[in-house]
Amino acid sequence: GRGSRSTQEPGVTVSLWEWNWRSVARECTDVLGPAGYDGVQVAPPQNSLKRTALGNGSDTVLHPWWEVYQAVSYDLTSRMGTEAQFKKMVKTCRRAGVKVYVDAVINHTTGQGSTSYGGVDYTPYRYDGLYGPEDFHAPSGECPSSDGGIQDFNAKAQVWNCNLVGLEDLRTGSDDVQAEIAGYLNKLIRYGVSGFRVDAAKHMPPRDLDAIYSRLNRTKDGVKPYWSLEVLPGGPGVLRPEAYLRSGDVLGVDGARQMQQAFKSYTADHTGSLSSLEVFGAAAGLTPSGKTVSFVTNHDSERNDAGDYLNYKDGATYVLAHQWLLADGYGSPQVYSSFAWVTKDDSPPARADGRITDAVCGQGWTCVHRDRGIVAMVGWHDYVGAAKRVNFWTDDANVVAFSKGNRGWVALNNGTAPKEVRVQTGLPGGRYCDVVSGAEQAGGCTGTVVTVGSTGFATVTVPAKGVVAVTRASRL
Ligand code: ARE
Ligand code: CA
Repeated sequence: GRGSRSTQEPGVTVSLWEWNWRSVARECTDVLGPAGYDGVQVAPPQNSLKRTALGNGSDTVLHPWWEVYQAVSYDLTSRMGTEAQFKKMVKTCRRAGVKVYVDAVINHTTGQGSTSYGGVDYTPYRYDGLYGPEDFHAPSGECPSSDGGIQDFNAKAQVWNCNLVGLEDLRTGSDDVQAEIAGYLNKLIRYGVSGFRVDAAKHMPPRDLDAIYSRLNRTKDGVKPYWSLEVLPGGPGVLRPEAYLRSGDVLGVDGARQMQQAFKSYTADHTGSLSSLEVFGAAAGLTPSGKTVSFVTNHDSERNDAGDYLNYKDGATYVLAHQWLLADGYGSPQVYSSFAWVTKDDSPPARADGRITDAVCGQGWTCVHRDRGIVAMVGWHDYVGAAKRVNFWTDDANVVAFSKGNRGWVALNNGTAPKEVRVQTGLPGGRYCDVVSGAEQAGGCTGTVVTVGSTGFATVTVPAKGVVAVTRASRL
């Protein structure tokens, strides 16, 4: 186990996935810090595959987003910038009060090509000065499948030791490999990084993850790094997310799916039924709140062919789902904000050579994390803290309302028409400023005023696809 007492759970984070380092730095200073985001998760910063030619047929994107998941070396020249820019970004973000979390690709190296963004050339299983064939499972005869790849996702020996979609699988149980990986992660820690999303963690046995983690230094926050494991649901026993909870937190993919089901559903008209989320979190079969990074979607699920997850194309519903997650408070909520895409492989806005250009909101970048309704709920989430959910009310369709202890009250409407509700807020009588539609200004409120009577009841109109939220501190 990783000794959870010495680590630090993140508060609300945002995944600025594939934003370049310059833009992340600027965003930390201008937006994330002031908005109260606790941290930012960034895309894999290590040197990676740089494709030089298109393949056959349907291969039409020279620099697909997934190049960055094919590690070539642990130098930090990447599509997102140089090592110097990375270092500067971390420094800038920390100065703005925003911690940096890194997507760590440590289970494998690349599975194709011979050239990289960092200028390092390689051939299969040979990375000069880093790894040779003896550092990989397949060439060492340790992958029990006919072609060296994972054919059976339910067989632990394959899932752990064979190549995931052809990506060369590292012998993470070996001392040499662990030393290289820990060296990489400790470099990031030295630069000020606070923790990691461990990519493809399901493809490493917990004991290997534990061994690597035990080699990691304390972060600049004075604690061991945050360690969240990408262990997707599915598979038996030792391959399930629950089997990894001793080793770290896990990514809450099932929760994201339940949110899609409630907000949008599969019905032809996608009416949804927000009231279905009255039971959410551990009570709904999800991993424990304190062990989970929760989110509406991520870079994989937003591209899900079956449409099992919400994404930015869902517009107001997508924003509302983020607001609901922040209101409910399950897990460590992570807002997902990246680039607009048409086909699954699409590159983020980039130069012809694949280097990602500065993020400009509305010009290829969605900037959902800047949405003022989401920013307001980041503040609300932090203010109510761990207070218990009480006074739950629902119309049994698309409107829910609840209090968090006596710290705050919120109502959310996933319907397409405004809805008037009369509910118990759990707050002392008085006039409160809705933090979503407005803010306090010179003793007044620029948005909706919620009037709470002496018994705690209020009559409130909740806008279509909207939220009304107040706290004790927003009392006028
Ligand atoms: C690309 C090409 C491939 C090519 C390969 C190597 O698409 O055709 O063979 O390169 O040359 C991402 C992309 C991949 C891409 C890869 C490398 O999604 O398409 O391959 O980058 O560039 C499983 C894993 C889980 C993984 C998901 C996608 O368990 O770890 O599949 N997610 C992470 C990242 C991905 C990333 C990788 C891992 C690789 O988030 O973005 O791939 O670094 C059930 C199972 C799960 C399974 C899931 C989906 O739930 O239980 O184990 O997840 O289904 O299949
Ligand atoms: Ca592996």
